Amino acid sequence: MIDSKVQADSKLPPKENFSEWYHELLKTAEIVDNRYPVKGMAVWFPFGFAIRRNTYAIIRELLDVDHYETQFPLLIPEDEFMKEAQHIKGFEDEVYWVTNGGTSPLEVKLALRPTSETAIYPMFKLWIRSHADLPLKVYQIVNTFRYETKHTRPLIRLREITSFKEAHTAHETWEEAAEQVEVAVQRYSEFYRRLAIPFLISKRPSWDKFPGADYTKALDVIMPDGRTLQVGTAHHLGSTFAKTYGIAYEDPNGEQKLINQTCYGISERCIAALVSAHGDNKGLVLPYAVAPIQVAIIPILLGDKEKVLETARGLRQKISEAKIRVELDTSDERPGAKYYKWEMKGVPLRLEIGPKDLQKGVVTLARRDGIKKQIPMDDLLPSLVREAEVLQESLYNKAKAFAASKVKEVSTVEEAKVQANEGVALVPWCGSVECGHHLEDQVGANMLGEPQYQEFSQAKCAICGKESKGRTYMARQY
Ligand code: A5A
Ligand code: ZN
Repeated sequence: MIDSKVQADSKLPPKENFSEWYHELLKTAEIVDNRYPVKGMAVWFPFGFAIRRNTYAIIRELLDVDHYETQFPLLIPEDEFMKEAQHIKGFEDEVYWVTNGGTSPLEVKLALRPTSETAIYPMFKLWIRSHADLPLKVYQIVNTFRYETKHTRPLIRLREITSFKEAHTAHETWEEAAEQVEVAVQRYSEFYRRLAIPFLISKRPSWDKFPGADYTKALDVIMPDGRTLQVGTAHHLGSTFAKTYGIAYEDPNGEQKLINQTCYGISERCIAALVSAHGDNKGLVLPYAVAPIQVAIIPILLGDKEKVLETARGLRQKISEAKIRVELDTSDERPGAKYYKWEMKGVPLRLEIGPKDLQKGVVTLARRDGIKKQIPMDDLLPSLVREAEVLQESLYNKAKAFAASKVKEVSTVEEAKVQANEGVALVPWCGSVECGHHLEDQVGANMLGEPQYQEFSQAKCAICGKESKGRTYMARQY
């Protein structure tokens, strides 16, 4: 059941005050309830959960083509967790430990997975024998736990990540694994396109790659306040974990070889990006594909009320039979209050039907982006499909225009400083680690890394002055 009650006492601050707007919207639109008494852990409202389910259905659809969904245990024995040195270094400060079973101390402590490499790879060792077992591609959607010390934020920086989608793949060669990283980036790109959310793709600098990885590619979304949010990462793991866990296969010549691996992940940050990219001063704005309610019908109960209601019920029936998620609002509220309520919930298409519409054989359709029009009753279903597509385009174009306005090419540290306060600076960078660290220090922003799949002209590194085609994105990161 979707609870459509909007808390009467709430007032949404303007989106310009992004942080206040975001927190209030999550509550008022009933996405997550942040009042759970453990920091960094929130409760999904049924309405928010429905958005999550629809959104993750897209990820599943994109991965199920050639991955198997699976599920591994939450708890990881200390000895397995502690095997991979680089990985431990990256995560040990963030791990929650289970030390007791009831009143007795455990012989082997158990880690709550912060991510599942160390749970999955000992099993990969058992599963993978020969080249015929490769490639192996699995994923799971689970909760993970990270004792984050930075400021926690609902959906963005959690201590319990409830919707951690992690994929893990095994391949014969390093090159095949590198290709898989590209596939992962493409699938994630398609995922965000379907949500009408623009993103940047970059290769993280070496000091910011995943612990244990050869390299990391990431997708970042520019939030309304100009800060970026990392909303997906794909890691080339090489044979680092294969060595540690002894994961080998027999090649066609009978030789034992280490596998090459990748992993890639997405969390409920995708919902944070969705809410933030499209929402406005009236509330949520949801793409049609993920909206728990795609169409809301508001009967205008004037004149022959019975006739209006009967027609509205007929419309609901017809729309629902077309497998569209529809709600007929017959509550006692005034039409204005109902509009407000369904706008807050981000319903993409609203249909209003009153006595005048009946006479003319039309319904009034209001799109969540503000466009209103009359459509003939007998053209209703095709019109809904068409308007949903137009709305999708309009959301995407608006979001792209915003994102484009937030990225600027600069040439000096001074310019980068100014731009990183507004959004993302594209800065000339020779690629050296030393210049990278200087850039971060002097600009006072994070380096997202080299933009991928783009060519640039020669320019002078903003630190050392050396000419190269290298660039890096720099921004204040969430
Ligand atoms: N095993 C790999 C996939 C992994 O753990 N990668 S990761 O550490 O980069 O996490 C994957 C994604 O989860 C990140 O790109 C980020 O979008 C999200 N994420 C990481 N920490 C998070 C947190 N504390 N709260 C919410 N999302 C988080
Ligand atoms: Zn340099």
